Formats: sequence, structure tokens, C-alpha cells
Amino acid sequence: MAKQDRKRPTEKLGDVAFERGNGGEVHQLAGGDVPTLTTQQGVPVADDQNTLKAGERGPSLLEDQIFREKIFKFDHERIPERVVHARGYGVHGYFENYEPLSDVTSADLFQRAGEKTPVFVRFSTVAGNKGSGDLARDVRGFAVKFYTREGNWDIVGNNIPIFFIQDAIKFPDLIHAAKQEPDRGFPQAQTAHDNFWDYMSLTPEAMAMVMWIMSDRTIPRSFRFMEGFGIHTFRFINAKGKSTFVKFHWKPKQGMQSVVWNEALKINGADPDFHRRDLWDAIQMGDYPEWELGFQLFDEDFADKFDFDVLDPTKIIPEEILPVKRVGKMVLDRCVDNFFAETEQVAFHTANLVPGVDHTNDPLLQGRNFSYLDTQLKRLGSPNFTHIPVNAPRNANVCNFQQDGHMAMTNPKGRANYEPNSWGGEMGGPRENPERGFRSHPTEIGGEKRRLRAESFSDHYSQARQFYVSQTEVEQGHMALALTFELSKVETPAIRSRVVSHLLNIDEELAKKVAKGLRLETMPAPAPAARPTKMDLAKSPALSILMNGPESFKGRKIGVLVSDGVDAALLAGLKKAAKAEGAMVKIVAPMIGGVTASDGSLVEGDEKVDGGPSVLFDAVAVLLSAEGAATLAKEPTAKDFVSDAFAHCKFIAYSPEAMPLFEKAGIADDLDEGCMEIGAAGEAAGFVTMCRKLRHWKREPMVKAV
Ligand code: HDD
Repeated sequence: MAKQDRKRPTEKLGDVAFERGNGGEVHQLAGGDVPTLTTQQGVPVADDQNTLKAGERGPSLLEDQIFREKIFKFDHERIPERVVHARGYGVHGYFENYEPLSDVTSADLFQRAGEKTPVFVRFSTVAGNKGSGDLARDVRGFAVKFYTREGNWDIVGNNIPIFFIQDAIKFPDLIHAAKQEPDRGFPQAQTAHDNFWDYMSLTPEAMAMVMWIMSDRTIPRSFRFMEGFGIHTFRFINAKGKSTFVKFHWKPKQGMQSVVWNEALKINGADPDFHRRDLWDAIQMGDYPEWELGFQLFDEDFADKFDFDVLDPTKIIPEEILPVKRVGKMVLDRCVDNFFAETEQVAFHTANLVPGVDHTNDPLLQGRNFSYLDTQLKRLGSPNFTHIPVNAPRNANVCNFQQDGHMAMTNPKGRANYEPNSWGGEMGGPRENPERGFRSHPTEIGGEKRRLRAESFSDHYSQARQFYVSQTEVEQGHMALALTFELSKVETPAIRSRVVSHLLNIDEELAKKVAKGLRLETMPAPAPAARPTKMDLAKSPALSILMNGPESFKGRKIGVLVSDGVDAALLAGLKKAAKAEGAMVKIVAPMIGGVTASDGSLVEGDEKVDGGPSVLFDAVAVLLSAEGAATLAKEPTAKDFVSDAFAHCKFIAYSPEAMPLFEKAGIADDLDEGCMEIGAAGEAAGFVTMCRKLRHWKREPMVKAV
């Protein structure tokens, strides 16, 4: 506001001074700790609420550069979202190396015990757009950027150790088929539609991946509770030039955990940001998630003797055959300062390698090495995206003669912008360094130039079967249900049938279950297989989530439904036991202002009952007074709270007074050993110990009728 207009007194809005304008609008004022608002040119702004007008009610003037600059910036806020992995969440942390690994690699970050290297990690879903729900049934991206002293190294992986296709030329078709169908623009963030399953059923090489994506791996409880994989076989090279093949693994120290499908559907409604909020909360609370980095190391001899081609990205090397050597840990301990600047603008690339690491001839990897740089130029708008702080090397200098382009932030100094040059010293700029510089492994390459798929890539079913038979009965049941659910959304019966024809090559029982679930009229013939399936691969227990549980409730959440009159000592006992376990308690109350406990104290609510359904928690407690139970028994969201917790096989603690709510919710007669009455504070500890099993799976056959 121009000085001459300021006739009104200054008021206070919280701590901030403001004035009201002619129309009663609020003008916050600079002063004290409040900085002066400026334009992009640093010019102080007097009035940010009114455009410049000709006359009080007149038209706005084109000369208003303050308005035009503000709207211009706003109009250009969006950049293209990633064509895949659009929805993601990034955080900072560090990698700490356990011991020198110079025998296998000269990569600098692995040379010294205890050395920490900063990292930036972005977790993502694949198919959904940027605004889609976190609990889509989907693969999760697990991309790690190491800021090493020899430059940035990216492991651009997923939470599943294999991929759908063997050759990168198929990637656009795969992604087109998975995303929303082009004529109708839906379904969003889900593979349960005709195009996806049509493509899958015509892509036998995807069958192992189909088994993985139909398992609980694609509905993780949290980014914190999932594994990560580099997928391809890479090469390490040591200082003597010796090469060793390597596959990368990330093992969550929190253990693995997934949700059940009906829960995932409901979480997406209750909190579409469930996964990002979970990571944010854990880091803000100081409960930093950790993963160990593991290597599967092998040589040419092992590769030659292995049943499958180690260059085929649709295959694993079972850990039981080749154990994972744990070499260091990654701790994620800092959220971003700004989501756009870091999470949105970070650019990962499979070809960002450091000396000591190299590619192999995996045809999927080779294609990826083209795609990432290309997409980043489009997405970030300038070849200078490497100047953006999250992408720039942090521990290595950038010294070269590359220059100019849109948004150049750092051009080389000095006279020479080419080499070789005859300018000496600093003026001449940087030079090659054969000792330290990146070198490719001198691999022999020969053969005819042809488009073909190696015969060694042609067994598409053996490892699909191996994955299936390595699961517990509960997990196998979930896979059959997932397939049935997805195919029930497929409108074309022939596609449903074609998928079942592949399942027959994987496991007959599974195929029969799905066929029955779909009410298929006739069982199709098994799909023709390029190579007969080796049905006899040994089970790999490492592939099961449930066989590798954490045996701890650390980092998990108990949702406690309370009412006025809640037993204060009981609640305190539960909170104490949860804290001792490293778990969190969240209070769900009829009103967000909380309830009055039995001792007259106020218990504040974290959630109002309709905003805090039980799907948001790992286990629940229902601690009510008799009066509270009578009231909540009339409240549908309270009934859902307990009936969903029961249906999702959660452990449930309850005060005896809660029974009327259970009766109205229809579960009172079914309470089992996963439900524990806790009448005294001491019993709460027993309940938390019980929760270490995470779910009471024995209940599942009872709560799943169809
Ligand atoms: Fe990819 C992004 C993981 C195959 C092309 N990919 C992207 C991201 C992850 C992966 C985690 C997100 C990175 C981030 O958070 O910014 N992609 C994989 C894995 C694959 C894979 C584990 C198989 C083993 N990808 C793959 C192929 C191609 C691409 C075969 C193309 C030939 N991927 C891309 C991309 C993206 C991408 C189009 C989109 C955004 C970006 O790169 O930066 O270039």
C-alpha cells in the first residue's frame, strides 16, 4: 500500500502485524523478524493483495510488473511428471561401509571401514500419476544416489529383484499397457484392467514377475518395511582390473511387512499419503529407518554353471545358492527442505557409475542407460539439471570444459574451454587422469549383428513356480486372491482364460483356484512354453515375507479407540509397553479434543474416529467405559474400526466394557486368541509382545468366505 493510503491503525494477527485495506483485506507487514516481500528482481513489494487499476473500480493495467511476474511464475510451476514412477517420496541419509572391499572393487566408498557417504533415496510407485494413492498394488521404486568422493553413483532399483521384460525395446508397450487406458483415461494406478492383462498374457517372459506382483510385495505396509534390489547383474572391478559380477540387495533392518488387499483399498481412501506420511513421521520422531546393503558376488565360472543366464533380468540367483554378503548400512535421517527442489527434481540414472563399478550386457540395462538421461532433459528442461543441488556431486569436484545451455549455474572459469591446450597451470584447466579415471572392463565382444533373444533367456516358468512354492500357505492364498481380484476386473473372458493358461505352467493348484474364483466355464490348455519348465527348483525361503518376519513390533503403530471414562492406568500401561518396544500409540477419540479419563485427566485425540480407521494401524486396542461403548456401538465408523481390525487379522486388545461395541459390529462371538482382554495395566505388556507376530493369520480362513 502506498504510504499516503495508510490511514488505518496496525492490528495484530498472532505475532504478525497487519493493516486492513480499503476493502477490509489483510495486509501483513514486514518488520522485526518478518522480512520484506520482494519480486524476483529483489524489489520490495508494497501491496500484494491488489492489482494496479485505473480508478477504484477500473480495469487492471498492463504495466503492473509485480502482478505479471507473480502470475507468470505461477503459470509455469508444473514440470512434466515422470512418465513412470511419477509418485515418489525422497529423503536424505548416509551409507556407512562396514569393511574395506578393495579385493572386489576399487569404488572409493567401499575402501575404508566406518566411512559414511551421503545418500538421497526416492521411493515411488510405478504406474500411477503424481497424485495417485500410495497403496496401489504396484511395484515400488527404490532409487539411491550415493554422493561419493569419486562422483555420484546411482542404484536405480525396485522392491522386487526381477523385471517384467528381458529387452528394453519392450518397455514403452509394457508401460502403455499398465497405465490408464488411452481412450478412457482410467483406471488410475492399477493393473486390474484389460490392457495390462492382455499384454501380460501375451508376454510369457513376464510370468515370474506376475508371481511377484501378485504377492504381498506390491502392497507394502511402509517404505521402511520393504527390500530393495538393483536387479541387473553389474560388474565390480578392483584396482588390478579383476572383474566380479555383483547383484545389489537392500535388507530392511525393520523387517518386512505388508498389508492385506482389502486394507490397502481402504487405506487409499483414509490416507492416500499413508506411505509418505509414515516415512516423514518416523524420521521426524528420530526413528530412522535402516537398510543393510548386500552383495551377491560371483565370477564367470559361477555364471556359466548357473541354471539361468545372469544377464536375464527376469531371473534371481536364490540367496540359498549364493548368500548375500552384507557390507554396510544405510540410515535415512533427514526429510527434504523442499519437496519440489529435491524429490521432484532429483534425477537418477543407471549409467551414473563410479570407477570400480561397470555395466554388463543385460539388454534391459543397456536400454535403461539411454532412457534416463533422455527423459531428464525433457523433464527438467535443460542439460544443466546436474547443477541442481540434489543432483550435483557433493563430495567430488566437477572440472571439465562443458559449458552454457539453458540455466547454466556454473560455467568453467579461465581462458581455456577445450583440451588439449597449451596453456599451463590453472589457466589450462583440468586434464585426464588414467590412474583415477573411470575405465570400462575390457570385455570380449563378437558375433553377428542381429535382433534376437538368446536361447538362455527362454525358460519363463521355472522361477515363477519357484517363487510360488517358496511362499507360506497364507501368502499363496493371497496370491490366488490377488489374481482373482485383478482378473475379475478384466472385462474380456478370453484374456482371463489366457492368464490361467500360463498359471497352469506354474502351479496347477494355483491355476485351479483362480479358475474357480473366476468361475471359468472350461479350463484352458496350458500356454505353449518355449522351453519345458524345470519343475524341480528348490524352494527359496528368502522369497517369503512371512518366513522372514521381524519378530518385533518396533516402528509399528497401535491405534487406541477410547471414550470418556477410559481407565487411565490401563492406557498408561499400554503406552509404556509400546514405548519399551519402540512402537507408537495413537489415540482415536469420538472428538479430536479428546476424552476425560477415569482419573479426571484429559487424553488428547490424535484422530477423530471417522478420520482414524483401524486400517491406519498395525494393531488396535479398544479401551472404553460402559457408557462410551454404548454410544460408540451406534456409530458406524466405530463398528468399522473393530470389524475391519478383526477382518484384517490384527491383534486386538480390549477392556471388558468394550463388548457391546463388538456385539454390534458382529464379531463378539468370534473373538479368538488374537484378541486379548486387558483389564489391568500389567496385561498391556503381554499384548504388545503378542503383536510381535504382526498379524494373527490363523484367523484368515474364518474371515474370508469368498
Ligand atoms: Fe526405470 C524411472 C526403476 C526399467 C525408463 N525407473 C525409474 C525410477 C525407478 C526405476 C526406481 C524412478 C527414479 C526416481 O525416483 O526418480 N526401471 C527401474 C527398474 C527397472 C526399470 C528397477 C528394471 C529393472 N526404466 C526401465 C526401462 C526403461 C526405464 C527398461 C526404458 C527403456 N525409468 C525409465 C525412465 C524414468 C524411469 C523413463 C522415468 C523418470 C526418470 O526415468 O527419471 O527413464
